[in-house]
Amino acid sequence: MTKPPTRTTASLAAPDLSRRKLCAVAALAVATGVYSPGALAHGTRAGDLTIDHPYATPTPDGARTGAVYFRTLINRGKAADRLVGARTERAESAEIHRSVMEGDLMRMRAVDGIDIPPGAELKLRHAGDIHLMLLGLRSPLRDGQRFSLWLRFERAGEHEVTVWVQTPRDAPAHRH
Ligand SMILES: [Cu+2]
Repeated sequence: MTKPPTRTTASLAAPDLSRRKLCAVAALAVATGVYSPGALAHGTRAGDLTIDHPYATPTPDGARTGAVYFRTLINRGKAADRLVGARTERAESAEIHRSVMEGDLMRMRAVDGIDIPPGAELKLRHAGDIHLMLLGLRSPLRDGQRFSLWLRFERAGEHEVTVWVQTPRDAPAHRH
């Protein structure tokens, strides 16, 4: 298991603390059976937002794109926020994509953001219609890897999360 790079800036000290707290909550959820055994979870707090279990599906050798999903994006605040961008060292760029039906064809469209209304619990999983697309992948995403991703929110600002590369039990990976 690769440890994500340690950041030492003062501004990140606090979120780190809450991350540890969140992991404890997740561990408790596992213990109480909210999550199925073995389905370990992780997450990050960013102000009023909780970024719950960012994950990516493994990619074949030579693939130029990858997709990142989230179990949930939760807004416990009273103000709306919006995910407006992402970046990672694993890829040249990242876009927010939405799948839309065009006649009989499913196509991806880049969108400029995802609204997260107050009280929202958005499920952005691999079976859904929204994902973060990694473009210009620098190396294949391998099962079991962890990598850093920076998410940019209109209100909460920029936050680092750790993406887990894993094969979903229930569905095939995203295809472009
Ligand atoms: Cu896509």
